[in-house]
Amino acid sequence: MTVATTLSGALTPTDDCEWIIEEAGYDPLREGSRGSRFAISNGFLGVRGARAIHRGGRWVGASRTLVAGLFDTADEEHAIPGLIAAPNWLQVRILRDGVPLTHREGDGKSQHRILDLRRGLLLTDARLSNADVVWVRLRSLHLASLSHRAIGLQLIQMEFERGEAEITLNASLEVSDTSLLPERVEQGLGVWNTTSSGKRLAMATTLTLRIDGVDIDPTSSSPLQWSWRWTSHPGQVVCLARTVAVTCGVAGEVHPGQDAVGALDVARKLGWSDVVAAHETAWTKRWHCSDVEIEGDAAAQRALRFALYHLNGAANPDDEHVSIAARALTGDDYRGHVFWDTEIYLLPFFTLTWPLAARALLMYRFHTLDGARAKAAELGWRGALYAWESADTGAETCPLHVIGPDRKLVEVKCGRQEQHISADIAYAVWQYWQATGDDGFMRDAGAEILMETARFWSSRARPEPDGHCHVRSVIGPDEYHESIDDNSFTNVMARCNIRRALDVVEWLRARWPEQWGSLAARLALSDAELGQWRTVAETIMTGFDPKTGLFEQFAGFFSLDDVDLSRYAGRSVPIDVVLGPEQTRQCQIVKQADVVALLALLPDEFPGDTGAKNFGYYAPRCAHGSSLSLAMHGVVAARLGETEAALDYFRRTSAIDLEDNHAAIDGGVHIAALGGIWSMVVFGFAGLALHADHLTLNPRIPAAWQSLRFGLQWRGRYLKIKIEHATASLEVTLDVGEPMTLVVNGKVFALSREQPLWVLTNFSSR
Ligand code: IFM
Repeated sequence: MTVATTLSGALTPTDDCEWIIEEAGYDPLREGSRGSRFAISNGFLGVRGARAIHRGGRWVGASRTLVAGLFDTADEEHAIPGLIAAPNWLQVRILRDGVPLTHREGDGKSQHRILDLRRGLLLTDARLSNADVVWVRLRSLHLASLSHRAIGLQLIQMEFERGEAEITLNASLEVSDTSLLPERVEQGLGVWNTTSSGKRLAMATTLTLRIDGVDIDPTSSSPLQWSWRWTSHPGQVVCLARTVAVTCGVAGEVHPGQDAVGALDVARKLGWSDVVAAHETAWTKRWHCSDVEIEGDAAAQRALRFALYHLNGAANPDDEHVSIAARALTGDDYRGHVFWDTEIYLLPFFTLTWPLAARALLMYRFHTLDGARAKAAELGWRGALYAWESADTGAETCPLHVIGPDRKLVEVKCGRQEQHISADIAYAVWQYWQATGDDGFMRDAGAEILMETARFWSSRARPEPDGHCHVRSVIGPDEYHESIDDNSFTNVMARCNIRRALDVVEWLRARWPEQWGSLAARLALSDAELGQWRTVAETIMTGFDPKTGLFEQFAGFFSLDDVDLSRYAGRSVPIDVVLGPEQTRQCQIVKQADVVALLALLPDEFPGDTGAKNFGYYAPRCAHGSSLSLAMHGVVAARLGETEAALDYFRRTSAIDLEDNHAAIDGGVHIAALGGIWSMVVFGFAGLALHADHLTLNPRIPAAWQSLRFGLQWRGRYLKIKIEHATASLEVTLDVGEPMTLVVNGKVFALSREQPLWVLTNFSSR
């Protein structure tokens, strides 16, 4: 891949529509969703994709910047922390004789917003004018550097096409969030403190303006504002380059001002073209490790690249104290809180394409263990119950009430009852370890997460006279049904959590006896307690009926009213809005994959044809009231050989953020659904399954896909996989690492660097 070195080169998008998301025109009603879709992010800095110019004399680039971990609590009475907006570092205003330049009335089409997925940046291209006296073509570039995460870059090029006039360009850095209180403001540097969370944020910035190749000093400036004035003429080219360095930390522990100035210095020495070059090189590396190529279906290819773009931009392998929020750093929905979305929908992607990022995300859960211990203790249990919604400390941040669609106050019970989160985190810890062989992580951090979550479940599941342990009054993934008993997803995941913890006890005892000794002593883990864990795992109620082969989603689910959801096809609002929450509760209507999610995550729990039976039962009863749902169904449908149905789930998941038919995209992209897009391809169509000492593949790709290619990292190896329709073949090459075993459609093969694998396979779908 080539790297742009001239400004025109930098402003020119990749010439390949499969790497480009482009929209023209302006529609104020769609501006919110575009802000999310066109957001740029590097896992530390996220900037919403506002358009380059506003009519009516507002600022150019009135965008919103979010910084990972910059939480504050606005209101002490209902103290729910949320991410706050960092100062807007992109503000620019261009005026002729004091009147702003805007795009011409009716000329919306000349405005283009282009997300260059390959290069990881946002470009705009628009024509502005003022009373028809001055015409300008304005092109811009914004990036959040993937190579130097503290750095943001803005480039603006104006080519004057008509008119001689006095032009003023104002650039500034504007604080919009009242939570930020100034500590220090000096030329090109601001340091702020948050009102209540004890965070400090610094931004250092440098700007240059060049007219026809000559740098021009500002006509005036104050600490965070710069102004230039000049006379334009046709053919004149004016370039603004602004670099910002952002740092953030806990007051008293960091010197963000100093760090920001240091980071800015590095970027200044590089110059904007090398900042762009280093950023593009970092993106090239990410694409090398994570790209998925589909031949024969351009829409699917674009959807995948869009998903991979946002996934790669969401993580920061260098920060173990932040995780990825439900909307990543692309919007304010859920206030930047972290859910099970990260471990179940995102971790597989990171574990298999970017293990360092996966590790940092799991370390966030390690560092927030104390919050999880406190929550368990507060509710009367032992061990660690992770926050359903987590911010920076691990304390529960789920609101107790929200306003419902009918504007009435609705109680939110998820913070207390949606407890499967602890088992989900344990699942991700195990999966990461199994896929990477990172023993150091398991020994020093993962084991403690597994022990404390297993301890939670062993205190939470109570033995009852029927000989089973029961977990009463929970919410499963299907949030339409609250205060239910023995949710099969929760209980089977909990059992898996306990069993994997016991496996790790054996492993530690054998391999790291000293570390086991000190961990057991620190957590006061006795053999008697481990014995009790075993009993809980053996007796926990799962809801599985061997006679029917069905899991009952929770105790009493099968006695609820059975509703034919197809009667409500075409509805434009969620089913609980159509029926009302009370009636929905009385029905076998599932909000999102629940038993189906269990089938996707733990297929071995579904012997023989019970996977197909459960999918056949639950899929028609699912209302997909959450963006997380369709992808889980897609994974399972693809694995069951229902390839074209799986493709339909894939397309519907892709539409959530790419098409404006989903009500809630204004608040940020649905990063879990985007992770699900990758999972559908890798775990679904390619049929990948991870095992302790080998991988299995059972590929079946949709008829429209000529081929599918992707790469994987597994236990220090890098594998490339190609599935081709015309030859009905699977090709696997091992680029890096030791020989290994692959099982394809049940047959065992040896794979080494010298000996790639090429096998005929059967793609027949149902
Ligand atoms: O975690 C999800 C939950 O499963 C459904 N509601 C939205 C949350 C955040 O994405």
